[in-house]
Amino acid sequence: MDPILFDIKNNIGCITLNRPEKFNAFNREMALLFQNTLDRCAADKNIRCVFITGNGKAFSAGQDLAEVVDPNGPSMKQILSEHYNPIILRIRGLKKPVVAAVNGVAAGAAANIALCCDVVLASASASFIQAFSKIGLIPDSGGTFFLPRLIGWQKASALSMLGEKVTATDAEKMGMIYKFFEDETFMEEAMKIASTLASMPTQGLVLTKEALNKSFSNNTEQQLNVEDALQQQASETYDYKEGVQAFLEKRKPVFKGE
Ligand code: LHQ
Repeated sequence: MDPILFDIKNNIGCITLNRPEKFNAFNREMALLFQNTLDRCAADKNIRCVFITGNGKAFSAGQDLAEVVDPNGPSMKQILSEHYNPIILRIRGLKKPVVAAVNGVAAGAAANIALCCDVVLASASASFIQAFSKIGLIPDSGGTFFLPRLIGWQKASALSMLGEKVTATDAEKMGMIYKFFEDETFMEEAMKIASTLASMPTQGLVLTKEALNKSFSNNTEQQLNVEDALQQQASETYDYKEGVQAFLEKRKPVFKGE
């Protein structure tokens, strides 16, 4: 069975983590295929939004723990530098909006893969667990970077140490995720958001993502300069001209993602 499923619908590249009997836990094969699939999304001009979800009950239980005790398995060094770090860097660098549709539990590295996405959605019964501390590890896959920025230092610190399960409703309240939806309508609502993103001015969204990425290390003046430079680029796109023209002509804009 392919550990990653991929299809393209209405300009959305849908990536499904697919080891349902293992709660979609990541092994080397799955991590490398996930990276290839993200590269495929980056290269395909028809894809204007990437959608990541899990097959079955879980989003993903993080690292496959059977693999870490396999003498022929990858080393700790390889797991971080060849599996998770390239995944996080690809998602943050991907020049398209990335939606995480967290359909069930997201634990360990998988929680942090979800949390680094541009729009994080969850079903009501989903949950997020910084499971690392329970096995003597530290949060990886960007956990120590994104979590304090999303929910503040204290909650990030306590959740990282206690490894407690955060429900989707609490995750929404504390700003860890954008929204949760009832299980029955979750996929439909998540897809609606992805479809909206896929029909918007893609270049503007990509430049927004770039500005937000840069805001993490800039002071106010540097960030104003980043906005200045990126806004110039946004104003040179087809979609900006179409957006303004459509407003003035009182019609719906037709964006091309260019
Ligand atoms: C699993 C897993 C799993 C294999 C469920 N592996 N089979 C980086 C560097 C190097 C090393 C380590 O890791 C990392 C990054 C990380 O991601 S560290 C964190 C690794 N993940 C965890 O510690 C989570 C472990 N899993 C759990 O705590 C629970 O399974 C959760 C809370 C996710 C779900 O609990 P339940 O709903 O009670 O389900 P379950 O425990 O019964 O799991 C269902 C099946 O999935 C079960 O298989 P089985 O054949 O017994 O039915 C589990 O063995 C399997 N599974 N997680 N990570």
